[in-house]
Amino acid sequence: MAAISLENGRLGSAEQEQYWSSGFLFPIKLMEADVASDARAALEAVERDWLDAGLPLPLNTYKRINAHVVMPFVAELARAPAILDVVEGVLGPDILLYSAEFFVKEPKTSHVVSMHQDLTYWGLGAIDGLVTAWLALSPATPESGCMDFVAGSHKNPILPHEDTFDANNLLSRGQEVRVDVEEGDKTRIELQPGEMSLHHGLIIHGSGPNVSEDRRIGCVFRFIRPDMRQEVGARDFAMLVRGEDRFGHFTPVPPPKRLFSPESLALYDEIRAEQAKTMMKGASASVALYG
Ligand SMILES: O=C(O)CCC(=O)C(=O)O
Repeated sequence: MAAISLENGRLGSAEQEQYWSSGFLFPIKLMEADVASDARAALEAVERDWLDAGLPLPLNTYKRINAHVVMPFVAELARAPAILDVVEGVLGPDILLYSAEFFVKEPKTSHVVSMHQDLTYWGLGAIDGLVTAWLALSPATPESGCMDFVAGSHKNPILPHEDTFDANNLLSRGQEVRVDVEEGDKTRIELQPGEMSLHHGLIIHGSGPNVSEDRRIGCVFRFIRPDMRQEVGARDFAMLVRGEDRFGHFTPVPPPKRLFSPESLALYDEIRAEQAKTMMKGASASVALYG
């Protein structure tokens, strides 16, 4: 699919209409492939240098959720003007980063993401003020397990989900929306390295296994408007990345100064403890948040 061409790197009214009517937008050419490959190299250097470095939690946990809290290059990427100029077209001028996550599927593995709505367990309600920017650091194709979106499904409320706790599922509870999705209703979100998709927090989406020879790496940013608030947990956290926060609903997260510094690891634990209470509320089994 030809990449969406942006004027001055920003969404025009046609792209905005497409986002609000489908619940997603792709492929947005964000950076040259060699810049994406630098970001991939930064992640792979962390994987090489920190896997057995005695971190308090498995390295995978820090990759899978809130990577921006402990990895400076992730917080920096989230603040890249090229990304925020696009996101501003959905959220407006004031933008918080709620989470940054790597969704990695190793070559020839069976990891999947079941069909779900992101906002189901985040305690933020069924809101329009959250958008996910999924940046491809390697090819995301049907073969490598790219995401599938159900167009228009973001117009639903939060639908009932079932927890599977399946070990092959990359989601916290292995949650699956209790709706039968026909193959023909899925749009395959193919992305080349350096391309990005946007999706609404209520869109029904998932992804299949990676049967390709390469890793499938998505660098995923969840951006929110500052007027959103945590409705289930006692408090929540976010990093101001553009504009102003006139609401103060989220405890501010500073960009980390160096990889896995003691202060950033302590903050990571605090966020994880709070968010786990919200995410695991009502779960039939007790599991650590991406432990
Ligand atoms: O990377 C994937 O396959 C799924 C990611 C996802 O569910 C999300 O970004 O909301």
